[in-house]
Amino acid sequence: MDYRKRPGSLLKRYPKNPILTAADWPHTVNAVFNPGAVRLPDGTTLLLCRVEDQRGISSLWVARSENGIDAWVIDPEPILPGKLCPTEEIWGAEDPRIVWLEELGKYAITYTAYSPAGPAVSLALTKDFKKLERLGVVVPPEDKDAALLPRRIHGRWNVFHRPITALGADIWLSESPDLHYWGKHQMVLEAKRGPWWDANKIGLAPPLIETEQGWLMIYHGVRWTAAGCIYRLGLALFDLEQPSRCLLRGTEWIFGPRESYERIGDVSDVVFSCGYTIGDNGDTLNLYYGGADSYIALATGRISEMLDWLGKHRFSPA
Ligand code: BMA
Repeated sequence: MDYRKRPGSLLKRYPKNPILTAADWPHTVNAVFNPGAVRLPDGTTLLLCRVEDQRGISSLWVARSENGIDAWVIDPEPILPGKLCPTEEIWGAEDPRIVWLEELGKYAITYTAYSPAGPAVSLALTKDFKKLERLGVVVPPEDKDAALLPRRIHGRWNVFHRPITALGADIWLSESPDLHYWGKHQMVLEAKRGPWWDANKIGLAPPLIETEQGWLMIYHGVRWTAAGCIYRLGLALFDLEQPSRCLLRGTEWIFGPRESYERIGDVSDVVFSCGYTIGDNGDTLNLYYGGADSYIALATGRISEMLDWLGKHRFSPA
């Protein structure tokens, strides 16, 4: 009997996980993980995969599949950092999140630009995942785990991100009139303290999901233990018109490392998601995630069930 298996999970793993690994790459690489994801207008699933080479430097590669599960076609070159690598990502590009900006007719890619100054959040726009328009660093080091909201709210763009401050690693929101100048920074979700699954360090997982009840956020929480860290996923809900306002936060995590491809790898006990696609019914969530900083895996759930769960498992501070 597998004592770790429990019923009733909100996210069901694809039985043939992992769906992409280093062995799928056309040349030798160390690990393939933490992809951004988007469904293109023709129905193709595009993953922007973080590929770590054997120097330790990550770059972002496009992989496409008709069914979002297998038969991936991988571009011959990375899209980022690319040949003309700016100094702020001299140590690579990591953990991309992709959002379609209807107003601009472009995809926004927020990613971690890594350099000796530390990890920073950078923004690039693209229409076709071939050519990029780099807008550069959005928020300076040390900051990561960022995604835009897909549309302006009261005239402003919004970006969720995770700076390291004197308080710790919490989720913040910043606003911009033009995607270049960012301000009105405010903390919107605080890491807990003590033994909680989401104590000390939290961060956005994939971009937020717009629902009638609010912006549904999947976030990661890091539990520190004597044996190392455990990266898990939980849920929160933010106000549609005032996205700095957290309406609900789940008490428990909903998805954590269980299978060998999540428990054993370069960094053990990690599930880390940067992207999803939504099925034609508007409710099925295909969550792509990195397992143990080594593999790409897929789990599927329903947005409606997640909202329902959140209403029944709300955290209220003691
Ligand atoms: C975070 C990010 C992720 C990584 C995770 C676990 O800080 O750097 O890329 O998956 O740590 O190592």
